[in-house]
Amino acid sequence: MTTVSKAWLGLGGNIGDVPTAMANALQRLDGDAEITVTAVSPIYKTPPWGVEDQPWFHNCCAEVETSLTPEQLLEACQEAEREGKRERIVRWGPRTIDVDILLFDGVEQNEQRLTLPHPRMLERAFVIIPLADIAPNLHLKDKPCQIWASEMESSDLELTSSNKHWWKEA
Ligand code: GSY
Repeated sequence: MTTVSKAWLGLGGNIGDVPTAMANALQRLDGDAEITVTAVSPIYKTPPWGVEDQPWFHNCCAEVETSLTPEQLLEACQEAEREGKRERIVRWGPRTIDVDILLFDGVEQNEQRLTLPHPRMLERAFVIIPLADIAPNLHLKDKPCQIWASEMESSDLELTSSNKHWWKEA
């Protein structure tokens, strides 16, 4: 019997046409026979975290169902990044597109290639706010995602559109 897992992804970038790059990445993942994209948040424009002297980012989150292992899903995400011609010269600096695995069911692991849950996700409004749009009741540590979101400073995040299907239309 095939095991189907749920995973949540964080997507973002700040070079070029990021909404189109994110849509292409999601379409590519959804086109994989072993991945179904089941929900996608709206896109937010977000101030840069880390290196602050760089353009604002576009960010969104997606929920997928997959029969892949976490490492295989990581490989598929990296392939989708490569397809989006990902360029990242400076750590925490500008990039065309990142596709990160935030959570993979209840898996907890600390491997060089992939740490789950994503180690810095709870500190980042650009992850938690869009994640709460698609998974408000998802438990993160001791409380649901929507509570994390409500406790987070998010006044500088700008919702670009509420169209749920933007990623299929781009
Ligand atoms: O993987 C995170 C890339 N990144 C981002 C991002 O996606 N959004 C914002 N707002 N700042 C960021 N800094 C880095 S690094």
